[in-house]
Amino acid sequence: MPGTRFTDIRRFDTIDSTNRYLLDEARAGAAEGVVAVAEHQSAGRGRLGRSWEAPAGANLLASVLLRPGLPSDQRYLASAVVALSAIEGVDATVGYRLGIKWPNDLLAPDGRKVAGILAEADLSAPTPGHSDVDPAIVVGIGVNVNWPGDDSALPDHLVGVAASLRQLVGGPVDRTELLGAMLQALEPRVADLGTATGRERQAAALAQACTTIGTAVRVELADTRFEGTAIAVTAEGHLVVDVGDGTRTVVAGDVVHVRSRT
Ligand code: BT5
Repeated sequence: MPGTRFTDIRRFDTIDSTNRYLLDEARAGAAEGVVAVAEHQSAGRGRLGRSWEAPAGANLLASVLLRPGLPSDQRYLASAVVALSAIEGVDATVGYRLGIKWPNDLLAPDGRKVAGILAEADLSAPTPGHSDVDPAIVVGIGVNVNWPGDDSALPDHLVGVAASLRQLVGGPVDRTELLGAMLQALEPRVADLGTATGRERQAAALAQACTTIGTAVRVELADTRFEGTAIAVTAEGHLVVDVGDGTRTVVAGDVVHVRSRT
């Protein structure tokens, strides 16, 4: 994408996972800004060992390699800027506004999931000869662009859960244009990650776009779960939940909007 750091765009017909590919490239010393895009993933991954489903040639499946030099407690902002850029890119391409369900889903107003984001960091020892580079964060995004065309295309477990831009706007959507608009929007946001004021700006943008705030939620952590009302997003991008007798701040976890079907 001219005028951005995303000039090295690598396209694959089929790959196991664009995230896996870029993490390997990062370990070998690849520079920030490499983008991997696939027509099809044979092992597209979600968080916590889950999988991401998309038939060949219909949706946007892309990952970007960032080396944002973020303080470790602010790494979530790398994922947040991709979510914000995707919202902007979708708006610019089809004039439709999605919301962010914390931490990593883009939802239609009715709560159906249109996109998912998976950020994976390579925090291993820097590759010999590359000790001066920041740790890599690979942020992958799957956007349901043209699949499903209608709900009959979905497996049972995604009916009422997933929706595509095509369904939302009533016609086919150009994936290349969408990727370009996303990367354009991502450039200034990634630049912001390099300064404290920039990070504050991105956290504030996240808080504005995050439809989880004000919603009754169930938070599912590895060993426990609790319910409350999401009330804010911190400067690190973490979710603050009012649990009645106080607040709890969630750094990483699954959140269910308990009054919607997500
Ligand atoms: C995510 O995980 O939502 C992250 C998805 C990231 C996918 C991209 S594609 C490019 C890059 N390369 C990869 O290998 N991955 C990234 P999570 O929050 O765990 O949600 C996964 C769950 O969403 C699944 O268990 C399904 O229930 C549901 N799901 C799967 N495919 C879906 C789809 N196309 N649309 C909506 N929901 C889906």
